[in-house]
Amino acid sequence: MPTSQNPGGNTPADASRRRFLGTAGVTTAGAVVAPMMVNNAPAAQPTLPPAAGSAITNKAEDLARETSVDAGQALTTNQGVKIADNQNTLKAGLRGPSLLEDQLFREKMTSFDHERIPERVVHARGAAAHGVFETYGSLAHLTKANFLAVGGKKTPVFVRFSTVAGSRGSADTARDVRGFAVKFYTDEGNHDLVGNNIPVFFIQDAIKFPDLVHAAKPEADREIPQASTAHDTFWDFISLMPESTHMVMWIMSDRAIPRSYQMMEGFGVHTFRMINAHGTSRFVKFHWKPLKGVHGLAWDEAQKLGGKDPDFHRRDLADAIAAKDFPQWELGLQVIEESDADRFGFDLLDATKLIPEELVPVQPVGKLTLNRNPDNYFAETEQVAFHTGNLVPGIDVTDDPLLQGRMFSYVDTQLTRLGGPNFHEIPINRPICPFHNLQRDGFHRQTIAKGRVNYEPSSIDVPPIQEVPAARGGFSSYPEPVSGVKLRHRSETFADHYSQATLFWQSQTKVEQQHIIEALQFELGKVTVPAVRLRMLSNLVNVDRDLAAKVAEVLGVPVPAASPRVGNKRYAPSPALSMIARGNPKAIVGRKIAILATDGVDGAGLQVVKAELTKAGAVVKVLAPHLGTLRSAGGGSVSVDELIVTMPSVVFDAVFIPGGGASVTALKAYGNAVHFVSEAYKHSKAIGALGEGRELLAAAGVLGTMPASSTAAGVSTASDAAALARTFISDIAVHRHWERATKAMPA
Ligand code: HDE
Repeated sequence: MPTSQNPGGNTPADASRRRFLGTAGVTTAGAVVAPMMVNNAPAAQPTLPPAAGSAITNKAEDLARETSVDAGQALTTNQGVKIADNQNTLKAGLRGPSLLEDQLFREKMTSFDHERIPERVVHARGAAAHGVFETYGSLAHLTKANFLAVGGKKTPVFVRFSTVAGSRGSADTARDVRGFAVKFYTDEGNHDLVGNNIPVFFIQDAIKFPDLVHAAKPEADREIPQASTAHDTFWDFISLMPESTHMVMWIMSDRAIPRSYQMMEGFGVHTFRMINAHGTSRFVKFHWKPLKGVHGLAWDEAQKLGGKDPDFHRRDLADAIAAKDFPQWELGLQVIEESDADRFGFDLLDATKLIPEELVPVQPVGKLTLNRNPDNYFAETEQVAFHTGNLVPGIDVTDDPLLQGRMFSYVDTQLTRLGGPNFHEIPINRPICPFHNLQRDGFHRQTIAKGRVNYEPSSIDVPPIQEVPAARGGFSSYPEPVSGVKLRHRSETFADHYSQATLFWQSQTKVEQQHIIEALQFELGKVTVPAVRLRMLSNLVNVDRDLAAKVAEVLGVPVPAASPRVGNKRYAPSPALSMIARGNPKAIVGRKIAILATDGVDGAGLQVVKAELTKAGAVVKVLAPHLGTLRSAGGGSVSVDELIVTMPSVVFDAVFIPGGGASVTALKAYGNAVHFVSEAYKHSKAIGALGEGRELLAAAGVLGTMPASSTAAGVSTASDAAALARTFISDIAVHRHWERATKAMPA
């Protein structure tokens, strides 16, 4: 890709148009004065962005203009007429038929009948939050985008996380890639970074996207299975599309069953451009690095959560924000000079490839903090509309054929989903800077555009609505030289489909490799067409023979010959690709810990451990067979937070069993408590027990295999309990003790 300078978008045509318009509307200071037509501002506003470093414009205040609180208000119709009876329709006689004239009933029922809009064709299931993005320092050397170019600048954001394949009511914990879409409400207009939690994609060209999605969604005849790739049509398509193999390795890893939205990385996936004020363009890859580390669930746990708490991820996000434990990510950039674009041995325009962080380090440039839950799911999370084409000057797209197709698809699908061309006026979607243009009318238009001029150029309005030259903040596409014949073809530089799949495989720790093997055994075990299984195995042989052999063994077939391949690039393993080897913070802030107890519990020991865990930032719940309070062994009482039956082990990160003979004897006879412990063990979670609490571990069959450090015998003095709590906390910080042998556990 050649290097070239952005001339600033001033073409001869621009100059002649400005001559035609004269200087009306341009002040001596160079600011453009807005015409009287106003969209979202009450009076004439300058159309140029505010000066760099200006105060944050608050999206929350913008939304507050549309926010209504109904509690305590008089009940009225949509016309504002007060309603005297909201219980009965208007009838002819006490027991007679309802009357068509009942305008109150008809208005209410009509509104209800039309409450649903089409769900997103993909990414239907999601959860979102408001927040702020703050730059660490100026990135003016890379981009003229004001929200990045100014050090310390704060920009309001709205972030939506999602699964891809499931419908709107599906479970959060399905094995799937997660969407990670960020809308920056910048001074210069909305900028969207519509990314995923996996840095590569299944396909290289957008024309295959409908096929990919059809294959992944429930099968067309019976519409099953919901939110699962473990079925024939998905693996049939995937096995025929070897370019998907790298992404397949990621979705078979624990990246596809995240512990929390807060514990996922995010990626822009494609190579983008940044252009600075001198017109110099560089390639960039966007990364979001979660400050809480990157963690996954156990696959058995993810499946059980699908039934026990299908809202697990959205609840986790909303609860954390409500508790002011704000989720945070660092934005990181990999920056590549255009002159370096060809040095990687793969094509930067190929979205099935990543640039290992060890080759191009990720530079942290700012911090994203999610600090406010939406007030209304539909108005905000459902109606938000992201688009890869929402770009501010200083950031641009590349010729990646997947990204090029996305530039068409987003607005197109939103025209149907949001019912017409005016969805930019929906409060969550409108920018916080003024916006003015001559687009008019259409379904659901809100703006009352004054005046008779709705075209440009015109000499009637003085001053007229004006283009803004690139030099003063107008968007101008990066003037990349383009040439070639028109053709439908895939570049040879996209042909190596396996080398990076192998890179990913070789970068995983042993337990992570084992999880990938088990995921493939599960998914292909659900495939009923033998030829599809075999074809997939042939592709896997190209990734790693041992991997293919272990999957083939469970599928009961010999390892087939490798499928044909092009290219075989050797990479050094990249620890950054491993959720474990990348290194994670050892804090337990926000981790959810269950304390199992009942009457007769050692209340003193319980309180000491609970206090230590709470001090470390964990969310601690006392679970018992009944609500209310527990009688403590030494007198006094302990409050119960939840029932053991309503809060299964899968919604917790760790479990603690305090002592107290009567409590532990009762819990040993309570199957739900015994199951709770063995299931937590099976899912490799930290387990702590004090005094007699160890007997419950024995009853669950896990005591002998526990590390001695996280259980303590003997008298539960306060210092015993505190020492145990500290060991327990470091066990929890490991997140999961994957090295445990859990195959024999029946739970
Ligand atoms: Fe999307 N994608 N996508 N996608 N995508 C949509 O837009 C599409 C792709 C991503 O929370 C749709 O409004 C095509 C990659 C996210 O609202 C649709 C292609 C990445 C979201 C669409 C891709 C994404 C979407 C469905 C291949 C990661 C959810 C509803 C060329 C970089 C945004 C909608 C939200 C949603 C099209 C591939 C991320 C149909 C054609 C690669 C996070 O327009």
